[in-house]
Amino acid sequence: MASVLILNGPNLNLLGTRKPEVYGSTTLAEVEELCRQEAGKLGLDVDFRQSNHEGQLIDWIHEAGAEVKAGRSIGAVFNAGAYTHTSVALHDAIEGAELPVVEVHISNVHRREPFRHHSYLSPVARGIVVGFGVYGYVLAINGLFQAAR
Ligand code: CA2
Repeated sequence: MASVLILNGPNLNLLGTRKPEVYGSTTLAEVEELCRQEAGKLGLDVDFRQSNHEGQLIDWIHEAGAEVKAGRSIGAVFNAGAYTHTSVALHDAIEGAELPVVEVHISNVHRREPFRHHSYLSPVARGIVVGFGVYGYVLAINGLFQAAR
């Protein structure tokens, strides 16, 4: 069974505990369950991860690229949190690993502060889902699955 990596960046472990007006009340554990249900319908296994550390995310992206090359994974759904707006290193990792990535943001970053309007990841993403709450993960899994067929 092929798998999909669901990768979450800094502070997303706080999801559902604070700022519900921006990010909703669903916890990250509940997002994981949502992803497992959706991926299951598509016959995919889920590898669900979160880290607050840029280097850890980079290492996982490299590993995921190798998994895709070996035919064991279809790619990654990636909410890089605030690193989206700062990280050339994550841009380079996705590009270097040739990892198919769908970039996800729970909030509509374009309706928020100007510093959230630029993404270093969008130019190397296969697609982008923004502003649909945690349902964006479901949309992204489906988009990545269709793109991989
Ligand atoms: O909308 C998104 O998904 C973001 O990627 C979330 C990031 C933010 O920096 C991006 O601009 C947009 C923040 C994730 C932190 O989530 C929290 C959840 C609850 C309480 C505090 C932070």
